[in-house]
Amino acid sequence: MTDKTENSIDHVDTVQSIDRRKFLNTAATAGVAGTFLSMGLTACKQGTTPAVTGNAAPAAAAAEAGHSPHVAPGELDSYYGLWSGGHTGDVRVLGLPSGREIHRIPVFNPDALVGWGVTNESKAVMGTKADGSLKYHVADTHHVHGSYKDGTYDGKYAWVNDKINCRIARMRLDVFVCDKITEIPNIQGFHGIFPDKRDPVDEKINYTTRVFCGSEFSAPLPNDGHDMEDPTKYRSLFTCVDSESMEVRWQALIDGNCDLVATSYDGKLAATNQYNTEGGVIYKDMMSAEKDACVFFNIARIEQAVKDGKFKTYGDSKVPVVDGTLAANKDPKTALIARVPVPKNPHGVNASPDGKYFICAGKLSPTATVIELAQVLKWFDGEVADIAAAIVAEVELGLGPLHTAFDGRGNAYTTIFLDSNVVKWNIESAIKYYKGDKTAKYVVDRIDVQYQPGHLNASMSETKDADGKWLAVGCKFSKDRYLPVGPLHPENEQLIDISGDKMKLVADHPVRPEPHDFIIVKRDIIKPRQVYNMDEFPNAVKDPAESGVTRNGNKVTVKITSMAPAFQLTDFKVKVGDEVTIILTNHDKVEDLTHGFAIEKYNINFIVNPQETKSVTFKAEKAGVYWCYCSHFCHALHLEMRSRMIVEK
Ligand code: RUQ
Ligand code: CUA
Ligand code: CA
Repeated sequence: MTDKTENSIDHVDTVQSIDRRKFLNTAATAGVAGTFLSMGLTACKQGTTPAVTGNAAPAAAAAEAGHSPHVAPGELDSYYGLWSGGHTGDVRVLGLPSGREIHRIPVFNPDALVGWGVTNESKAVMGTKADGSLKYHVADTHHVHGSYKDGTYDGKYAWVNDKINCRIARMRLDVFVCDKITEIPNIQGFHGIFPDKRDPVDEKINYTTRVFCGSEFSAPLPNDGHDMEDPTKYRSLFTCVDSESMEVRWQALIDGNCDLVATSYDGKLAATNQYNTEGGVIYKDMMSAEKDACVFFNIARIEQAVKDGKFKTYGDSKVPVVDGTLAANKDPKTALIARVPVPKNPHGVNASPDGKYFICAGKLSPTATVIELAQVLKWFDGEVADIAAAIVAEVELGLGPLHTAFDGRGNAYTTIFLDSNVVKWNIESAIKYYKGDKTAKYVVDRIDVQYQPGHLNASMSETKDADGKWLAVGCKFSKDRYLPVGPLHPENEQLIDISGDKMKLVADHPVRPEPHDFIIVKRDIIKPRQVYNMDEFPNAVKDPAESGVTRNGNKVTVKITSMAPAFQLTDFKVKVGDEVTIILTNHDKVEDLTHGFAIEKYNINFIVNPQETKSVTFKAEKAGVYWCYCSHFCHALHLEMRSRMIVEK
């Protein structure tokens, strides 16, 4: 195994020259794993991905055969897409099926349009150092998920993770604004998130109250300088965050790592796939075992343990940490966790919309494992001796299976990274096949995508209302699909019509790297407001007559209002050395009447939407006249909409 991966470049040439499907059927797991790694290294360079066959026809031609993604000018899309922005640390809002980008929600990184990271209000959400500067400037968002009620989206919140600085952010979907960010203690490499869908104990709580978080990287616990040279002492934690307060409720110490997360429809179980049960610190060690796992968490038992005081805390963190290690959880009847064996380095874990199964894809094994949740619960009740009994299918899908989506008609759609395709397969047929009925054909259809898909998601796929209309696929490489723009290529998002028996590729969209994951939500679920209520802002300047300058030592507060096409305070005076706070309330009530406020040479720009209030604080360092102008087009006299900051010596 080890030798093969070291010779990866030669190896990939050999592999690409043979029929991939045959290879799939005959390859030893070791061969599959080796191929995956070499593809990772060479996919871009080689430009010879063997996927350009069959359905790789131009999108226009393919569109004729499927539903059209074309939404005419003036017409509205039927779905909202919430896309993670990747390195840009934001969340993109798309209309689907058109793929039109409607909005970006700034989250972890500063944003020059809305003044995210500039205004005091956004800085308070993002987190600052003692001197008031932002604590972090970079982020890596992967996974966006929405809040639930009765097993479907309720349109209230969405959450997104930041892998770099271990933060989870919440966005309000009434105004599409991030309102809370929590940094999770004791972890690194925070990757998967998933909201729960109901409470495991209280029947009345049929909506989201927790968000579960998986961290990929193990580290010393606490990470304070001890055990640094001994990776066997590194630990991983699974985290539960309260969906309202956004405080960390508890963590569970586990063996191996976490990755992506899924939750059951009955609220009783959450799970994470584990690709590093080995506890390796280099990739060879992380892929040395034939089996890794999917770890299930018994939420009610964990929370009871916390209530009973059966927890520890680590370092400066006050968060209760329960013991979810294998050694401490041998008796199923009291166990907090159950570990289901899954082939080599699984990547995704996804809950089927009928509430019955979690599907874990192998990545380095060509298989997907179907785990029956009823059996996992029986194991916790001591009714099933071997947890492996929960595995009701383990079927081959292709080389490098990653993530799975659903159509609500019993079919699953899994991205096959190496083969560059999406496979549609029937879950019940897979179960029959695995039970021994070799006539059961579980693969229903397969479609090539361009190229190397990671995440995919279907419309309403992660809810009990999965409607099987559209499937979006996030392809990691666009290669030749777009005009070249220098060395950095966009990624390629493709839209597939899944309403019929056959999948039909209908559109391509270039996308700035790299979105990873997304959800597709029926448009009537989300009910946005276009105008704020002034009372929502405690510092609002409610009456233009209140505008003016007040001084307290060298701290100066400047209250300003806006109403097109003028600011109320057409000039204001401060002194060099003052700490100036400008509070601006927009008195316009008309939808879409947004103003901007930019101060020349002071590095300040932000917008105020109708009835919104924002503030900025800065030091007046330079004497002189500095124009403040409206930076957002609002009126025929937009250019004339200005004020002057006069900084006296
Ligand atoms: S993970 S594909 Cu966050 Cu699959 Cu990126
Ligand atoms: Cu106000 Cu432009
Ligand atoms: Ca592994």
